[in-house]
Amino acid sequence: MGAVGALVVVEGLDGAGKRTLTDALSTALAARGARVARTAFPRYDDDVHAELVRDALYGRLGDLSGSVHGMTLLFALDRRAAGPLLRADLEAHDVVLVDRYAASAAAYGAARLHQDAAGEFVEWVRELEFGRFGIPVPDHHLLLAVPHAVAADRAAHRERTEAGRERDTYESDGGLQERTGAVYAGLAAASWVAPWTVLDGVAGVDADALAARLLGEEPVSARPAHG
Ligand code: NYM
Repeated sequence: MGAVGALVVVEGLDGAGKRTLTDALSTALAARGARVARTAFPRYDDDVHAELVRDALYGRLGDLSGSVHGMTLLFALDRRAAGPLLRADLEAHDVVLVDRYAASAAAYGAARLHQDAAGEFVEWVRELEFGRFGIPVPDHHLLLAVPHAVAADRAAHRERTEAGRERDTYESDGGLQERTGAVYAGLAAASWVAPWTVLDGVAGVDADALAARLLGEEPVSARPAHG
């Protein structure tokens, strides 16, 4: 690891198991002596969303909920606001694990648009977030890939078992989840913004082996993980 830590992003459908993976990976990295910080987007503990929703209500963001670009901007502004915190975390840690990042905006947004517009949209997200907003660029993406039906089952189970948890409008739209999975696969294949490793979220992930590779004991991108 150099002076600044590695920004490692965990992506996947709602119900793919990102939080479980992030927990296990964080423990495995720490067991190997790495200083690990973690965060997740969107940040529900920040008042930025409430503020933006107010803007939308007063017409300052237009017809927000119906606008893919408007919704994407809202998520992107949350990440822009978190930029200084992320940079500070990167200075003080070896690895910063992030549960969802700009790739979520690219995947979920593109999935809501016509297929012909998807390529242009993901480039718009890249330019907005990493160009204009200048948020830290990830070193690596981990895509926790599961069939959308499996993810939907898990998300539904979580909804039943976690008090107070409700599905967001994305989660309850099966077609959208399926299209989002396809966009994610395309982003990974194109190495969008940074290298991607596709992990098998059904077979399970060997968090310790993954931690070793992330810490540079083996190049992460050289060998995609399978279980
Ligand atoms: N989501 C999340 C986006 O559409 N764009 C983004 O930039 C981010 C960070 O929000 N269905 C969507 C994906 C999810 C929803 O995420 C909330 P979570 O992981 O349930 O908190």
